[in-house]
Amino acid sequence: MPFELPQLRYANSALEPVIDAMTVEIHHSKHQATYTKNLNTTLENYPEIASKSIVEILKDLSKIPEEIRTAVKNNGGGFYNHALYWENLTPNGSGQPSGKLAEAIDKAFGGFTPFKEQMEKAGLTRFGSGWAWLSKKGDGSLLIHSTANQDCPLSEGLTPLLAVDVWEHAYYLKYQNRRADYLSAIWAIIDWKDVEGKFLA
Ligand code: MN3
Repeated sequence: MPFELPQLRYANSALEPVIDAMTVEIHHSKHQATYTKNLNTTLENYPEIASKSIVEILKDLSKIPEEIRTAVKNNGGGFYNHALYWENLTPNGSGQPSGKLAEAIDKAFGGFTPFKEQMEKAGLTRFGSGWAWLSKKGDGSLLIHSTANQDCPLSEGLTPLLAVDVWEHAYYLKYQNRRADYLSAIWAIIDWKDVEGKFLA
């Protein structure tokens, strides 16, 4: 199997009380695991694609044969977007961005508070299932946006830095229909060192 489900670097319960243990367990070991399995199954007869990295695959979906393109977009996106999401989270949230990332956020959004407001709005206004993102453009500047389903910023020529899953499966057990509460709570568990690392990479 070319693609393996990445292990979490914290316990399922470690993100409580922001995200409950049952949600983390199901989200990782069922939802993300299924995207991973289906990505491998989709690529079974396409060894030349399966040997590429997921970043390379998602960056240019036009190179994927049409008969499997949608399956690769959905399951490859599901595999990769969730990997970013878990990397972005930490039991010991570091509070605020610092260094070059903080400077770029100030420049693009006028400060950390307006940045958070715009991210929450992006997540809240994404109708149905999808993701809110902080991404880096080709010129190095920052962009807040959202995508539908498992669509990945890589496929739009962007580098995703911060991924916030707004599918109901990410928050429903604890927050039910209150997506806004999930979005405002998640700031307490963002790993800004990880986001900054992705920004500087
Ligand atoms: Mn999800």
